[in-house]
Amino acid sequence: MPKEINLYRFMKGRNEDNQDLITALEHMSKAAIIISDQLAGQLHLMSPSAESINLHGEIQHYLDQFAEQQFLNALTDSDSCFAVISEEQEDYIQLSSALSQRARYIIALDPLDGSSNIDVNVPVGSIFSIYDRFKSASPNHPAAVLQDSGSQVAAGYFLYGPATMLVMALSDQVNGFTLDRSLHEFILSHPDIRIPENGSIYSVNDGNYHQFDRGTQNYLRFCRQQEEFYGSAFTARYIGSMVADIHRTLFRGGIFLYPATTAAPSGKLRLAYECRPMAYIIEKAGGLANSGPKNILEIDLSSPHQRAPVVMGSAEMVRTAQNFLNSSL
Ligand code: AHM
Ligand code: MG
Repeated sequence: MPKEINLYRFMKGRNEDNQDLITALEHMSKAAIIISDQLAGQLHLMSPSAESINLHGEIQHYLDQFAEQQFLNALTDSDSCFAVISEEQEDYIQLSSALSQRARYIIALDPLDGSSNIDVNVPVGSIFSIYDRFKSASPNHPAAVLQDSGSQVAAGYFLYGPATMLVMALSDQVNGFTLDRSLHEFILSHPDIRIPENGSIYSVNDGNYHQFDRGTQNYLRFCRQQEEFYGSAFTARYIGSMVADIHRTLFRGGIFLYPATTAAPSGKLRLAYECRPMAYIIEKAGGLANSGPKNILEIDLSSPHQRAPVVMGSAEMVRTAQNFLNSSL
């Protein structure tokens, strides 16, 4: 039987001269294993009483803070990370180890996305983008590094589902790793993931339908009327946990939308640690990711917690959706 390829071996094979990136990812994966263990063993603690309110005025679960702390500890220990922007903190966090001052990477992180569903035991995830600050003209200023997405060099998510997975886009390829709990290691399980060019699953919070603009409403009607006009129905799937919804979209094909609403005119999802990393993954896998008429990766980040409406998934479906959406621009 061929020897299994763990994350370290995989990274060594691809990025021999980039030990810092290997170290950062190794440390993040260790944090994810701790979070995965905690999630698996703590269902009795996942009640609403474990909640408080975060800086966005949203409900924060104690596991949000737990997950953030694991990543911050791991990244501080790694000495490979200069700063972090996290969903749970107002401003950039400068890491404090002596070597961090010279470290190359800035990480945008949603430590535990989808946590508002955690009490009903649905899959949740951690989302991240990795930026090389030395690709920017102002490497000492995290806000400047993240302003345009050109210095993003990798992105990924950990999905805490029945199995824990890491899906990571790096060097023009997307690869999936599954946690082997007996080894405490992520093993390459889904090499070179390609999103299907077309699909028939659409994923959106349909309860917001009457708050969407006309173009989005027209596109959703087109999705609902597939059987009537084209003979074969689409399927609607929405978990409400972005990592799980994107993961299905990536593997099965389909389209994921979180449009602007009248209540949230910029949409709900955050550009730095939700939209951009997922867009980076989807695009490296051969799909498309838009926000309004633009590619998500072309949108500048003017504030760390900026939001953006998103449409992403199989290229053919996104192109069709975009034709409907453009009609209301
Ligand atoms: P969170 O970062 O507070 O967990 O919110 C993000 C989540 C995403 O995982 C998901 O796609 C979206 O919120 C669902 O929002 P809604 O319940 O409005 O459909
Ligand atoms: Mg989130």
